[in-house]
Amino acid sequence: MQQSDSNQFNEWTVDWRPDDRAVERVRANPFSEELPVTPDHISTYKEHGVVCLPGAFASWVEPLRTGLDRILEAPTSYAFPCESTGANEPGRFFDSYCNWHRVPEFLAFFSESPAAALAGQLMEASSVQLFHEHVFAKEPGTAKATPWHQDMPYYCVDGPLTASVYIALDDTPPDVAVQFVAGSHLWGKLFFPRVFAGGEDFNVHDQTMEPAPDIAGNPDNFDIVSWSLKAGDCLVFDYRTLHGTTAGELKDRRRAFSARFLGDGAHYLLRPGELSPPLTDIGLSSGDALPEAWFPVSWKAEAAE
Ligand SMILES: O=C(O)CCC(=O)C(=O)O
Repeated sequence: MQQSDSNQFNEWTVDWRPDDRAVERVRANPFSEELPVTPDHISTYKEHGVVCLPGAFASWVEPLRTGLDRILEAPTSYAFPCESTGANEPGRFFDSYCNWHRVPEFLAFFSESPAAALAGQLMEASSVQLFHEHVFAKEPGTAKATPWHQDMPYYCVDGPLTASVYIALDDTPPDVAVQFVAGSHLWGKLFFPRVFAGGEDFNVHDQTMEPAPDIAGNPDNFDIVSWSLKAGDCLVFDYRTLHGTTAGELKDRRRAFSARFLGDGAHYLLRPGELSPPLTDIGLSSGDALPEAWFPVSWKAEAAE
């Protein structure tokens, strides 16, 4: 996520912009097959800001692993690679994002999978735009927490309807899986983004934000929800829902693919400070709609046709 100074990879990116052909492929199929989303899923999503759909993307596990392997093999050939484990820390915590157009398996996922439809149904949106994808890999032996954070404060966007479709690519026990504070998306608060490598707050001069509560230190004070995940299970969560992990040591590899979507009312927002993706110089002003040439409409509700 936030780039650390400690690693040459974290200074690096290739062009994050999708080309026209990739965008067209995603736009061409706005009514893809849908998953069986129930009223219960929708109300849980609204109330808790997170919902689990076991097995929803089981058939996408192998292709998404292959795509992630491409990035792990040559991180600097991809956009925004980031290493968050220091030289003296065990294991590896790697992430990278904005590569969906560059990785064939990811492009196939956004063109053919029901991910955008799932996000649209849960958000009760009339249409869905693809913001980006984000991959995470924690290797065996890693004992590093993902700091508790919301995603929205990192982003150069704002809007009432948001959804990350987070797909486990390995079986993950609940003690090392991502956990969520149920209902925190409704608190009406934004918390300073945090560096993944060290956990420290940044952009602390942003007057719209405050420090996150100490969830790791006082877990019993919060309504924390987590799941034992099988590869292919998915968690859909709002960009404002607080989430993070313990620093429990990983016995096995733990990879994940997160597809970020936006619903009606989404717009560009140039927050002060460092942004993620750092799209600060793309000719947009705060309040502008996100250009469909870069952020394709990926699903439309039948009624909105
Ligand atoms: O997998 C993780 O540890 C972090 C995931 C996350 O923060 C996200 O998808 O927004």
